Amino acid sequence: MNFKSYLATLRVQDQALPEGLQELLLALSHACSGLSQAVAQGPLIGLLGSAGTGNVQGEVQQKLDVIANDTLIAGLSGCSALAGIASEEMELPIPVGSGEGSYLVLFDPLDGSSNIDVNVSIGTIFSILKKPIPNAPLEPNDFLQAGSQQVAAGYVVYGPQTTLVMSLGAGVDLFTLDPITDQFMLTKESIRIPQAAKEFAINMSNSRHWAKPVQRYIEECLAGVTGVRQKDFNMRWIASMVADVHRVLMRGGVFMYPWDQREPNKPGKLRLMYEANPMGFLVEQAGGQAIDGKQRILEIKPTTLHQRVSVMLGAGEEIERLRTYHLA
Ligand code: AHM
Ligand code: MG
Repeated sequence: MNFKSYLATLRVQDQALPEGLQELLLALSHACSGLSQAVAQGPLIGLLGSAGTGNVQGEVQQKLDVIANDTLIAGLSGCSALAGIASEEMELPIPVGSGEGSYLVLFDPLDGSSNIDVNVSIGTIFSILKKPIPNAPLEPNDFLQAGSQQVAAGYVVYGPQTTLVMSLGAGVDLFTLDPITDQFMLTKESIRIPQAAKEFAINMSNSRHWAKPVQRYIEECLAGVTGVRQKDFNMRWIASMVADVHRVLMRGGVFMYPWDQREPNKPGKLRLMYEANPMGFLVEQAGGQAIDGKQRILEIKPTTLHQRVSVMLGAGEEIERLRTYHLA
């Protein structure tokens, strides 16, 4: 089944999807399939390397960060149901049309920027919210809603295949882009994350800076079969959140980017609204958990668009253990 038919037939709590939301998700998928082609061409069309500019987070922008942002905005700007867009690459949200549509989109247009130039999987992460007051001009604060309010969330990984993973609050389904027909096809339904895990993903080079509960958890994993966990763990770290979380959704495990002492006033590296919230939504919909250490990520009430958060997500039993260690 192609993505358009899926959207037309999907029922969420016995309701068909509003046409405006279908139109919005279809436009988003088209923009991402266009981006997928650009990513695949890479150096052939001069896409690699730095753009020579910085974003609001003080990060150097790659050419593809800027192109991905522009492509998504152009692809969504004709959606009448959409009121506004917020992005990792823009300080402030922008209105779409009159700004009076029903939905808001937030995205990380190109996640895993450090992997662009080395031909490793990268992706686009998106979150969709309802605009609190439809038919009123767009206000920047309209975006500051807890992740539990998301209407839809998902990501596209540009890897060996281009894969779209999405949830509208009724489970998580996966679509594979057919590059011949340029259609996303449904290839996996109702993804589940096993409660137990033997694989973790964390940037180990930061271990000396982590808080004690995270150090304890990882030390116990590393102790393996003769340690308190009485089993061996495997480690993977791609350094693209989309690809690491995709692996967790496909075969289980945990992914962490915790707070660390290098910048103690920063809650974490990853951004709440367009990285942690959409991934947390997907993980919970697949039966896993997503916390900042103590609290469910989806319950955090945001105060600023680009705020950061400590992230631990994946297999329920492992995240419960991490929560216990943080509360001890
Ligand atoms: P980005 O959105 O600028 O690409 O940054 C987020 C990325 C995540 O995809 C990934 O988990 C993390 O940063 C990698 O960080 P590190 O450089 O510490 O490995
Ligand atoms: Mg990112």
